[in-house]
Amino acid sequence: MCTYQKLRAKKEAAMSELKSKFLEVYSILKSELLHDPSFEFTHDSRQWVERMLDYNVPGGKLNRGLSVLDSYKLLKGEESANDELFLACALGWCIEWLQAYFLVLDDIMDNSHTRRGQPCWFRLPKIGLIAINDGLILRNHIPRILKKYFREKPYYVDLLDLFNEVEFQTAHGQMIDLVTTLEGEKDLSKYSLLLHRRIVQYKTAYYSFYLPVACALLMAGENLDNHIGVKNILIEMGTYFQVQDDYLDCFGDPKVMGKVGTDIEDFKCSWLVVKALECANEEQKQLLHENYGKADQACVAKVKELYKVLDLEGAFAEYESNSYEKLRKSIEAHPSKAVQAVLKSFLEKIYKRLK
Ligand code: DMA
Ligand code: MG
Ligand code: MG
Ligand code: MG
Repeated sequence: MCTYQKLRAKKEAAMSELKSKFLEVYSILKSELLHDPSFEFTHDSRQWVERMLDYNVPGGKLNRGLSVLDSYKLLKGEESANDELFLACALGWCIEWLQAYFLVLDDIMDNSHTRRGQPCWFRLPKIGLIAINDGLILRNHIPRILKKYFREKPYYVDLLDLFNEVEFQTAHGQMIDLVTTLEGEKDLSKYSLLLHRRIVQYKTAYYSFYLPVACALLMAGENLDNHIGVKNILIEMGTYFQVQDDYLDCFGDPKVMGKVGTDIEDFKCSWLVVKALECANEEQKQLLHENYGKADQACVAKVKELYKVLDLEGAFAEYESNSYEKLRKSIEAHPSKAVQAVLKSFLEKIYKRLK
């Protein structure tokens, strides 16, 4: 093994140790929620919630949740106490719970089939639209975890406010993502990079990028008003992340990603269609107008063919390296080395991701 491979192997071993610690905390939180005294659980109702949690909460990449732990360690240096690390994990799980809640509902609204390598929750026999209430339960678990572990902390109010704020932004991002696809009002000429940016900032960047780091900053005793620069960098990173999601929806390998794309069928304001509109000639634009947003697989195939002809793969590769360079520069301009480390670690996790 060369030095680079050794370093990488070491990093991966540390990562999987972190992940198993993190998963242990999941079991603890789950068991507490299943014995919440505010509800008289019966055997069956407890079993329903347990199955629903195991199916929807822990099966993803866990990037968002682990980032709280990772960021907190980088901000505090290595001497953080075990109880504090446990709390960072609990906060990380609150973000994973939030994500599970959004995804359960997103898959219904996007009419998706698979998620994390299995059928979407609402697709399972006997689940259907009960999934909506399950989403609400997931959402309601978050303040219960926060109350149990953070009630006495000086930053408790800020934490509640942060989660509320970010949920508000995400729900509005989802709203603008969804109303652009209204039946009978489908209009490609409304799609632009500006609209795309607005959608992805709200629906993805706040909860996926800003929230984990903001949680770690609050735990480290920081005032979030003093970190607007960090927030802006994280929003940029989140935008880049959602452009990757849009790209992978069409060009990724469903086996690796664990989900099959539906953006073309759903008439989504995806980065790909915006780019396509930008470089298409009149005839190609006509083809898009006729085939985009139709469930018919022949129409989807025509759109994908056009994306190939327009070399959107090349356009994405260029976007990806430009974003990466820009982000690196803004990170390096940040005055604090610890904050730089937090941001760099996040960026390296997503650069050139395939899932
Ligand atoms: C996801 O957007 C945003 C939220 C808040 C879940 P998306 O529909 O593009 O996500 P996915 O491709 O994972 O369904
Ligand atoms: Mg979706
Ligand atoms: Mg969606
Ligand atoms: Mg997507």
